[in-house]
Amino acid sequence: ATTYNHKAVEKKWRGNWEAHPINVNDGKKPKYYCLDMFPYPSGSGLHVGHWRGYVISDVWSRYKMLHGYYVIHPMGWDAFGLPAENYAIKMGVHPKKSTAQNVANIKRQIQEIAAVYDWDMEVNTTDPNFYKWTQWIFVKMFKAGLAYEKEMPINWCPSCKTGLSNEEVVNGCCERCGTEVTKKNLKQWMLKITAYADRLLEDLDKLDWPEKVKKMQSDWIGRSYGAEVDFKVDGTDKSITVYTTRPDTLHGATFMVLAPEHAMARELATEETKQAVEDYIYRASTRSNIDRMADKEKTGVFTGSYAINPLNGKKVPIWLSDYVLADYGTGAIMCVPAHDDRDFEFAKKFDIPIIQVIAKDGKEIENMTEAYTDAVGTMINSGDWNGMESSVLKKEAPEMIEKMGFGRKKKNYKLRDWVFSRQRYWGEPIPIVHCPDCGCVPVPEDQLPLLLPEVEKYEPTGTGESPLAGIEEWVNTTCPCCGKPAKRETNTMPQWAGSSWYFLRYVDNKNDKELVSKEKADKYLPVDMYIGGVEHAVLHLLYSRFYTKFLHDIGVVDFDEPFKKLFNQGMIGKNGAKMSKSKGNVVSPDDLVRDYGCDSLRMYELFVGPPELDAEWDDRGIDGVHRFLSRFWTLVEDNADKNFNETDEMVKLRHKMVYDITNRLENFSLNTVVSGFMEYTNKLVDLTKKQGGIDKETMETIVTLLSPFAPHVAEELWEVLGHNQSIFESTQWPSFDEEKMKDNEIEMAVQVNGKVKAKVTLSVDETKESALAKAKEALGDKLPANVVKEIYVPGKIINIVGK
Ligand code: ANZ
Ligand code: ZN
Repeated sequence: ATTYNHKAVEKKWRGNWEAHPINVNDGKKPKYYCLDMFPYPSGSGLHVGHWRGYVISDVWSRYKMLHGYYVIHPMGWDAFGLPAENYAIKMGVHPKKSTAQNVANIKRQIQEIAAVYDWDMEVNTTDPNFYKWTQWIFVKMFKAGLAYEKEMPINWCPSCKTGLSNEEVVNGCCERCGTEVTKKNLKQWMLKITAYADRLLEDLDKLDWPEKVKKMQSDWIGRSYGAEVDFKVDGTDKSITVYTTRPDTLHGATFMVLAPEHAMARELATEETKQAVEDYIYRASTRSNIDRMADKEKTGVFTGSYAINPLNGKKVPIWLSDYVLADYGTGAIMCVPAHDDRDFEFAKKFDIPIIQVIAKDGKEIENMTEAYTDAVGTMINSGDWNGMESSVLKKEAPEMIEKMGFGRKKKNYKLRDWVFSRQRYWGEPIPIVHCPDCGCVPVPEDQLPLLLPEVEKYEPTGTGESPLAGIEEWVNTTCPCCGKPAKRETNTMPQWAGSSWYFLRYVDNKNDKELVSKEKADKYLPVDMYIGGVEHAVLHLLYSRFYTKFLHDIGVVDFDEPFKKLFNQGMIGKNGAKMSKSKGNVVSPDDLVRDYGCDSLRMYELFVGPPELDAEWDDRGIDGVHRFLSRFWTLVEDNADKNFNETDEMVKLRHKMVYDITNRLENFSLNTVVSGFMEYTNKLVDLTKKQGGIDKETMETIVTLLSPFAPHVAEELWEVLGHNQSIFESTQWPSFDEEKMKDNEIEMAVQVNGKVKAKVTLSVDETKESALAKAKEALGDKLPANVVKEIYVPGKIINIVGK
């Protein structure tokens, strides 16, 4: 017997897998598509945090292979984007070149994981054969009216010098570099994702995704039902429309607030308020959203004008305040301080009346100290509506208001159309030609891809134009429609463009006629399991769903949701911070693989904690996993050719182990799978010593259980057990029999007059006579001289009553 030598074993099996690939598509096996979120090939390579997700998906893929599936498990590169371009600016290396180098390095690192990736399927978003289709989708969207140009103030990152989508602004800062985002007026390409808002929301129900992610998406889409109500401006013939989700509270509206950016803000000012109003509007415009949101105290200014509450004719003052957002609803609200927190705070600060209109237990509160925000209770102070139930009125009021003629039912969304232009070089050129006569004309589909030209200077201009605008020969073209001189669009697409559909391309990556053939799409798509970090909850995962629905609608694919099941792994940190090059706390997998082997690192990645949670990395723990693998190795090696017969006790232990490992795996409790292996191996080693050996079926079973986790060790031991074909090609995931797991002996307490005096081991089908006889024997001299009663309830009680 040999001792475990990870270097020799891993080298041997890498070679064998290359010579005899496993997971081959024989056309008969059912497919299972297990997808990783593809990486951005950064210059700093992979760290152990990246490994975690890839190990999880590979374990799952191999587990599915052992259930008879042909597993589609591809890998590719999300390679357009800022870092490569910034590197080009700093070092003068063309992004194409640095990207290729980074891909080569990361690919080498990824291959160290020994995952069953099918490299024939590899895609790279910067490859013209790939981005041809990214552009093709854009052209199709343009033709469907879903891509349009619009001039508007957009989010602008002054450091990246580019526009950003709403999804890319996190707490007021650029998602990529953390710089505070400002606004800039620019002509933009927009994608009409809002046309899909209802479907994106409702179809969440179809998905087997973490509830947390579904909630983030539904909050982001933010559909609400309510009413628009028109308030006349007192003394004029103008009116202001507000959006409210609580029209039941209309009688309690004691003031109105407009966003400072509201179109009517200035004209509402009077001679006396003019200066204050101007100042407030100016102040709001110079403050970033972050600042505005961070305000602990509400600010505002009275315009000097009043509006008329259309329901009761009461005059209410009109204020401006930046807690009302310009681009949501109508940018104006009716304020009900008694029932809304923000309005309450505002009314308190500016001494505006508070009128309660919903009473929880029929009583009016004397001195309100906070708003009562539930729509539960009886209406009071509400004229005709008095006595109605608030929750009922909330639903009925929009229609009532519509009938009364001063408003209408209204549905609103938080979701905004997707700002799709980037004023940067390293991205897909937007395939549009601007013709003075024909307007925006898409590049004809048969002329795609529209290649990204070489440039000398990558620096963003900062003027709102991309570096492509400086290449005259490229910009000046002819109109595909009328042939007259025209200019190309010079903006590029955001990084999300390629990642919104890449998963469709893997299964047909060489097709130069179609994005994906119908036949392959039907056979291999959609994705059954998607594994990646939670940080993409509303960016990539929402965009991909939108793209898939669009491609469904134009007949490219038959399904309209891309990812049936989603698993989000937590992040790996070190010294209390997320692992990143800038924090200097990166642990590279390369040395660990060298010192402990791929199998040990794979299992240790899982052992560090529940896979859905963040975990702290500590190199020292990997040693324990390595020792476990050595122990496991020795157990099988030492017993492989003993031909030991199976025992009841070993059979029971085997079935329990299969049961536990399978359940934990199915629940994605992968850290407890690893600890389970350690515990069970100890038990197996002990029992083997006691018995003098271990039977072959048990050994085959445990080696199979281990194979998704430590594939090299498993393959080698499988061979030691006499097989000459890969374990993944020659066996199935073991099953368990609950009958065989049952203990047929139980230990029971023996009581004398209700007090425990001894213990006895009984078989589960022990007869009463024999059970009592064994109990009395176990009691010895503690058995009472005069037994008056004997009680035996199988599995529960043995009690001898006596004197
Ligand atoms: C009166 C009212 C009374 C309101 C009450 C709430 C409670 P959703 O759609 O669920 O987010 N609102 C409307 N437009 C706004 C804007 N542009 N900026 C800030 N707030 C705005 O919430 C809609 C509610 O948010 C609306 O209903 C409005 O306040 C406020 F007891 O109107 B409500
Ligand atoms: Zn033209």
